[in-house]
Amino acid sequence: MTGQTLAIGPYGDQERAALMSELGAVHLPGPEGLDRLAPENRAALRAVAYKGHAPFGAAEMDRLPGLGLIANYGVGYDAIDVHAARARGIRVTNTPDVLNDDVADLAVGMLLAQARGLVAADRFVRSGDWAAGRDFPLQRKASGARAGILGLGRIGREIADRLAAFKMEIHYHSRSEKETPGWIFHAEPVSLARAVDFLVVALVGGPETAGYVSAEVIEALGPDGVLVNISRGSCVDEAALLDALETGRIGGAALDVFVNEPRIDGRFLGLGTVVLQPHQGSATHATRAAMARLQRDNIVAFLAGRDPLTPVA
Ligand code: 8YV
Repeated sequence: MTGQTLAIGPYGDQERAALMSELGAVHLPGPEGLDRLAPENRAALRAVAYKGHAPFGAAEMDRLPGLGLIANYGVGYDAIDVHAARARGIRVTNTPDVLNDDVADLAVGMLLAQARGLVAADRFVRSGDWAAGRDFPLQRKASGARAGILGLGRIGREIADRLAAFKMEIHYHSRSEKETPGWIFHAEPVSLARAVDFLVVALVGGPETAGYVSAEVIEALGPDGVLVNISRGSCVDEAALLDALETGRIGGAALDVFVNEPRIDGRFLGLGTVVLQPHQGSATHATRAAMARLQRDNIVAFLAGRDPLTPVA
């Protein structure tokens, strides 16, 4: 198998070691390094183990004439041009399901952190304000609120199940109405936003959801509404969100993902109503190990002539 797999992206030491020992993979930090490989080594490559958000499209694929599989590390594969891959007969896999719990946990944690002012409260204690006898301002109740889930896929459902345990009324919007335990379907995202206190974005990324949380959706959420995003920054009209946050036309936000990660728009940093996270939805030891395992298993299956385990639709 040696020399048939190219690992591209910011892998940790353990992940890189496993890719090398199990698959004999060659590693590049990013796709821009492809030209540094000798043409005969490039021609021998049959699988790419991809990690990260740098685009991997037709130009990159055409540098690897023997490529048959791109195994993505992550459930979201919007960095990979799947149309270009299909046109070249290259299969694409991702790592679904193994990260659902962690991403849903973080979404709920961020929602609670925004509602109860956890980040500011921590600062309040550390600064000595509490010890000095000052009162931390009253915060907002989360249990029993109305929650909207935008995108009721596997992760969206996990979030909805958790929020239902907080006695929340669950509303959702997705491509089609789903079988749910009494949750309320909205055919339009604006109608969903208008109906809820917290709007949680759990959409897939990519061109078809770009700007889905539009200025209109943000206005509909309104001055008491809070936006939570654990999917992709591209799903939100970020300029409209920043304007609405700065002028109080939306109540607040809790964001794990941004348009220009990791160099996010500096305007976010000055906003007290926003909880900011460094795209860490799936970032636990256990889940990252499971994602890496599934990525390698997809490559092992493909190189052995079997069907990959988790091909993308
Ligand atoms: C990934 C993610 O771990 O799975 C996804 O789609 O967003 C993350 O959890 C990250 O994209 C890896 O680069």
